[in-house]
Amino acid sequence: MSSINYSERIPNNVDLASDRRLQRALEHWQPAFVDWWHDMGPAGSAAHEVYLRTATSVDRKGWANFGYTRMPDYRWGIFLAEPEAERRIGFGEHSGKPVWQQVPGEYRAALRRLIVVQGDTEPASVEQQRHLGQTCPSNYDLRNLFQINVEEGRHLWAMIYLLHAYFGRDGREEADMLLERRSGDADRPRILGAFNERTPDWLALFMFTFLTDRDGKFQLHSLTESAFDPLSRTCRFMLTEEAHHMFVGITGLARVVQRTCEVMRDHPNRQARELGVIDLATFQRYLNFHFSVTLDLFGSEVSTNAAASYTAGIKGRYQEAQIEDDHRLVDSVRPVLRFKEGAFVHEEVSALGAINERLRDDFIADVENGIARLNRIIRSFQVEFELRLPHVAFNRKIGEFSEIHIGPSGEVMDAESWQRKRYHWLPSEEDRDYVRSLMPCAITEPGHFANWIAPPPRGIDQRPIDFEYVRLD
Ligand code: BYC
Ligand code: FE
Ligand code: FE
Repeated sequence: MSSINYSERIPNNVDLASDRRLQRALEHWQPAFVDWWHDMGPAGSAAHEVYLRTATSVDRKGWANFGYTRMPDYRWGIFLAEPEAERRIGFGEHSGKPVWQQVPGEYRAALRRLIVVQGDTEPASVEQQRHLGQTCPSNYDLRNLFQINVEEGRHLWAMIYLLHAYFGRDGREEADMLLERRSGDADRPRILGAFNERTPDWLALFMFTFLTDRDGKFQLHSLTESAFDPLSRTCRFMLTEEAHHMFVGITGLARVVQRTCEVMRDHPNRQARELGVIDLATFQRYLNFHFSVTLDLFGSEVSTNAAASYTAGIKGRYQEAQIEDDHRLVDSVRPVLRFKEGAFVHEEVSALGAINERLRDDFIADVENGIARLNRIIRSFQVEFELRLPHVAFNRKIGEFSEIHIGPSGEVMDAESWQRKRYHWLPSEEDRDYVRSLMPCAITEPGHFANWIAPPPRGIDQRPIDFEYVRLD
C-alpha cells in the first residue's frame, strides 16, 4: 500500500486503477493542470534539469529519492499517508465514533469549502513565485524554489483528488475553478487575502515560506485531526513536504541576517545599504507585513464557522490528542483579546468560538522560536538590533481588529496618523526597489552567491554547496 505506482499516468497509492470513472475524470483534469503549470508555473524553467526529491513511498524511506527532472516531467500524483487502524473521531459531538470514509451529507458543503480553500492556496503560491527564478541568489536557492513549487503543485493534486473522489459533480466543478482563479487577479482572485499579495523578491519569498507556509503547517495539522479520514491522511502526507518549505524560509532569513551582520561588523562606520546588503530596519518592515497578512489567514478571533467545524468533527485543533480537556468544549471558555470602547481587553468567550484564535496563538508561539533564532545571530555579531513581532492587531484586514488603526507596539491611533507612519512600519516602494536592486539577475553558477545572502552551512541531500542543483539549458 505504501509504495507509489509510477507506471501509471497519474502516480498514486490509492489504487486509482480500480476506479475507472475516477481515473478518467482525473486524467481529464490532468491536461488542464499541465497547461496551468505551463502558463503560471516558474517562468522560463521548462528546459532546466532540477535536482528534485520525489516520493517513492509515503513512509520515511520514500523521501530519499533525489534525481534530475525537468519540471514539466515531474510526476505529480496522489499520495495518502497509511490508514491508521481503528481510527476514531477525536473531538466534537461525534467524539469516539469511527472516522468517516465517506462524506456525511450534512457536512458536505462545509467540508467541500475547507478543501477548496486549502486547495486554492497551493496554486496561488506558485503563481506568486512565478518570476523569482529570474533573480535567484544562487543555484542552490533556485533548486529550493523549484522544489517548493512542484510540491505546492502536488498539494493541489491532493485536494483535487478529494474533490473528484468524494464530491461528485460539484467537486469536479470546484476542481476546474481551482485552475481558473489567479493570484492578484481583479476579476477572479484567489480566495484568501495573503495569496493575492505579490511575492516580488527573495526577501519576500523567505518571509512567505517562514510565515505563510507555517500557516499551512498549522492548518494542515488541524485538518489531519478531521473525522473525514481521506482528508486526514492526505494532510498527514502533505505535512512531510511542508517541513522543507519552512526550512527554506527560516534558513533563508537566517542567511540574510548573517550576511548583513557580517558586513556591518566589518564596516562599522558605514550603512548597510551602501554596502549592498539588506538593512535590518527593512528586514523588520518586511517581517511586519508578512506576519500581519499571515495572521489574517486564521480567520476571525471569534468565529461561528470554526465552532461549527469543530463540533462537526471536520477540523480540530493543533495536536488535538495531546490537549487535556473534554475535546467537546461545549461548556469551556477562553480569553480572547478584543478591542472594546477604544481599548484592548481580554474577554472570556466560548472556547468553541475561539478555535481560530487558539490556532493563531499556537502559530505565533512557533514563529517566536524562529525570531529568537534570528536574534541570536544578530547578537552573536554584537549588532545592536532586535527583531520583534508586531502586535497582533497591527495591519489586520480580517477579524476583530480590521477596522482599527494600531501601531506595531499596540498603540491606538486614528487613520490619518497611521497612514503618516505607515512606511516606518511596512515596506515602502523605495524599500522594495532597494531590495530588488540587489537582485538584478539570476546567479546560477554553482557555488556562487549574491552579496546580500550568506551561503548555507550545507547542501541538499548531503551534496556539496557548489553542487550543480539546477542544470540550465
Ligand atoms: N482572506 O469565521 P471566519 C497553505 C473569510 S496555507 C479572505 O472569520 P473561518 C499554504 C472566510 O472564508 C493554509 N477571506 O473564518 C501556504 C469566511 O467567508 P465565507 C490554507 C477570509 O471560516 C503557503 C468569512 O471570512 N488552509 O496551505 O473560521 C503556500 C468569515 O470567516 C480570510 C486553510 O486555510 C482571509 N484571510 O476561517 C501554499 C484551511 N479569513 O465562507 C499553501 C482551510 C477568513 O463566510 N480553511 N475569510 O464566505 C479554513 O480553515 C478557513 O476557511 C479559514 C477561515 C481558517 C481560512
Ligand atoms: Fe502546500
Ligand atoms: Fe508549502
